[in-house]
Amino acid sequence: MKPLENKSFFKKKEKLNATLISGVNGVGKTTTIGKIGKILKNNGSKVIFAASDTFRAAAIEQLENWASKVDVQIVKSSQGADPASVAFKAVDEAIKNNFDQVLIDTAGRLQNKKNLMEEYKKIANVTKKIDPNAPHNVILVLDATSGQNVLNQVEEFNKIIPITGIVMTKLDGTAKGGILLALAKKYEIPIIALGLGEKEDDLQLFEAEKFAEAFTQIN
Ligand SMILES: Nc1nc2c(ncn2[C@@H]2O[C@H](COP(=O)(O)OP(=O)(O)O)[C@@H](O)[C@H]2O)c(=O)[nH]1
Ligand SMILES: [Mg+2]
Repeated sequence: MKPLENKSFFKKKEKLNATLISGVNGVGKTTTIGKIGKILKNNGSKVIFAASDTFRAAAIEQLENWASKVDVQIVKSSQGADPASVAFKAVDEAIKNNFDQVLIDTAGRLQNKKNLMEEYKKIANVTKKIDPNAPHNVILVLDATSGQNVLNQVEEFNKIIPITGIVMTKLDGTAKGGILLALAKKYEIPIIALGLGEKEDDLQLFEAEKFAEAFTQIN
């Protein structure tokens, strides 16, 4: 799994870097954005969040709380607003005011797969209007407690927009994330980080050796 380490994701970039955070409901997207935001900020980057999960008011509020907790900017709209327009505003604001990193939160509800696909494509396409290389990263968040389901999620999301990185959350419980081995073999998508709890510092940059040690540990 060593070739899938990707610590460069967290390094300060020369140019604007927009990251779309995808994944199904409840896997930890919003929480992961908060944690990533903190690391990027500590690395000297100017960070802005885009509250493109406009499906529920609570989702916008949750991201706002993270933005104030880790002290970064946020672009938001009201509940029910077009997720793509929020993403567009955030990337636009980033270009105008020299932000380094845009992290775009998304809803990820799978009840209506067709809508979800359209929504993701639209978000990606509007950011391209500002920067043709955007979104520079598409990170899929996976819940370690989802088991084999994870394979399906990678397959489906990868079809919409190719995934450039994976974050696996909830490795602080009994799940050890063995499914990452199968994923590594099948897709060779870089693994960015691991979620080890609900707090702001509970994100560990992925290191294959550390992961292997934790994985084989008997407790
Ligand atoms: N134990 C644990 N809980 C997590 C982790 N990441 C997120 N959560 C929790 O999972 C729940 C759903 O997270 P949220 O970020 O709202 O998921 P989203 O729907 O994908 O945005 C929340 O209660 C989070 O606190 C993690 O790494 N470990
Ligand atoms: Mg969320």
